[in-house]
Amino acid sequence: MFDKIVIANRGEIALRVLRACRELGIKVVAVYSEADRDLKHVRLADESVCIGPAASADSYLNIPAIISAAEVTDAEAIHPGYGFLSENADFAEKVEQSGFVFIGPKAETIRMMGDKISAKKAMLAAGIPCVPGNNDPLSDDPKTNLKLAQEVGYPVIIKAAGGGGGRGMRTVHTEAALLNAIAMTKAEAGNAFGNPTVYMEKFLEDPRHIEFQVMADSHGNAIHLGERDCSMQRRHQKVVEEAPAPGITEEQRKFIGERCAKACIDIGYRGAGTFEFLYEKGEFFFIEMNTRVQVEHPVTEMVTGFDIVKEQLRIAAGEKLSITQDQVKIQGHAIECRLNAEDPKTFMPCPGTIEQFHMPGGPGIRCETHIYNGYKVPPYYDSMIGKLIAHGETRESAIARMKTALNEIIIDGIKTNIPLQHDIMTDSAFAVGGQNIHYLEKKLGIY
Ligand code: MV4
Repeated sequence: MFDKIVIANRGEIALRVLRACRELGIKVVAVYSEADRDLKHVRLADESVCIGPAASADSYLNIPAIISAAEVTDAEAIHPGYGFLSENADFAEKVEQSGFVFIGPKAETIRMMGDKISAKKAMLAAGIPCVPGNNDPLSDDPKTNLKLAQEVGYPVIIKAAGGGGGRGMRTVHTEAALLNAIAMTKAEAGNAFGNPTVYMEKFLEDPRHIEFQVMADSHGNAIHLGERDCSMQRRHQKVVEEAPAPGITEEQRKFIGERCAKACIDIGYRGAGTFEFLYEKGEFFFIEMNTRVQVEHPVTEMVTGFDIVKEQLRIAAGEKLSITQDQVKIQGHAIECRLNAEDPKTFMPCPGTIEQFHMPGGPGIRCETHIYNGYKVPPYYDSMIGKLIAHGETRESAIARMKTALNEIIIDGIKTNIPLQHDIMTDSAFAVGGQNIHYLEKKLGIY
């Protein structure tokens, strides 16, 4: 196992990784920006290094500064968390070229999955069901594209190969709108991602977003840890996640999950990963793969009793997977509410000082947050300040526990989305489960 690692992130995930390191006897180097000296994990770390000014571009995205921090502290590996440099193939490559272990997949794997066309090709080859489409860069020939859309069938969606997570896509409902939509998406993709390549898919109107968690070691072993339903979202920001996904059968879980695990072996995947699917009318369609630990990983941990972050560290240190597929059992139900420092009505970020914080508790409650009394939420980063996770034997009991915890938690001094989360937990359709990706926005009256 490693003696010492650098955590190249901030907030709750940096604290989560620090706790995993403590359990494994790994020393921690915290790197932080000038705005983040008072972060909880910085105070708890064995060593800490300031890597630059508040702006992410100058600190958490500053590759030379982070690698220098690993060098001066004589660390062995770097955990990227989520966001920031976690899916930056150039960063992973430079980390390894500098003689450190990148706690994640190989740079070439990150690069392959970063290109949504090559990701889809790899998954098709591995036997993963994908959204129907052309699966190749669109040509510049109008006639070819019109014919293609005709074959796929309207509505279609034009997506940037360099996009993902909802960036760089455009829906097309009629033949008349196709060519202009392709031109616009190409131009935007060129500007935003430095890659104008676009591809075409059948547009699914009312899907759910269901994703499978996988873990693979560097010895050719891979498992899946079941799925999460992340359909409760607003403007591509997830708000509530849960595991397992309501209504998904053990047979479906096994069928898709085993294909995901096999795909990991086929592509030489390493570490934690997520296969994102759209789920409509009983069918799964792969859209993207995430090559990092995700915000919502705790719901999977709660229903499997398996520590995903500790396993990331073991795998990066060269160990074999600590469990086999038949040891994975889904027990009960878990729900995660993201806690954001934002106005619950306008969704505007609301940074400021936490005047009072009381952590909820009780059976099945887990609170992942770095905030404390007197902590100042800085304005420079994502507004998520923590996550509340409730586990129960049934979905109903998980919801009941979440409601109790949301009533109990106190975050004073800043506005938070706790009222919105309470609204969702008491929503009659949410009680049934299985809403599609448009449900929350419709409920909030965005349309
Ligand atoms: C789609 C789609 C419908 N049909 N692809 C948005 C995020 C990115 N990961 C893919 N996205 C979508 N791709 C086809 N062929 C609808 C979305 C989509 C979406 C997907 C997951 C979660 C929320 C979403 C919100 C709007 C659109």
